[in-house]
Amino acid sequence: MTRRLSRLIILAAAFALGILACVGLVLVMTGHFTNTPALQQAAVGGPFKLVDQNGRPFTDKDLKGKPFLVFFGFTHCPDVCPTSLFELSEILRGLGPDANKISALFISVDPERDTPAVLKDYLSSFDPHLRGLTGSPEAIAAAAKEYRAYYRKVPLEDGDYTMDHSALVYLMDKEGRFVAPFNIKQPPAVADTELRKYL
Ligand SMILES: [Cu+2]
Repeated sequence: MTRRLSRLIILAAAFALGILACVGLVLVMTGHFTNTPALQQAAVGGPFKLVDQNGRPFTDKDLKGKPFLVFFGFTHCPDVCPTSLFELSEILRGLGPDANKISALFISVDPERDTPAVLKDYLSSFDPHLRGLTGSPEAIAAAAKEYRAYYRKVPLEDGDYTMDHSALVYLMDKEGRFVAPFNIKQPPAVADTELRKYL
């Protein structure tokens, strides 16, 4: 084999390897290898057994056939929760009668203090379509785990405590599959147009 020929073969091999690397990268980026949409959807959301603000049992099965929004928080929250619930209320109000075709859940991460009665009183300041859910600490932990929601009790100096928690709003479709995090900071009219796509 001449020197020139072996150099050509090496060049060709390098070229082929480059193409393979590019194809591989594209496949990974488009989700053909990992992170397939099916996997992502399966990763967020799932069964739960909780109690609503009227003290009635409420499970994931009660959501079938309607798209829904899920938000984890607690009634003693100083800012994130009331702000988010206010924004969600504006979005629900903007939906008009269509608000009955979707569910919006506020799941407490502070079941110790958030009894159904406390939730009911708290939610009276917001859109009536919002449903507050609570339960035993174990039931709440299980629901949060299904939604990959994070929360943690943080002791305060005065002996009281607050909760640290993730503040993502999850948009779920009629089948209870995760669609995407839902942006409640966008203008209500824009959010409503987005939500109506899933009715
Ligand atoms: Cu909060």
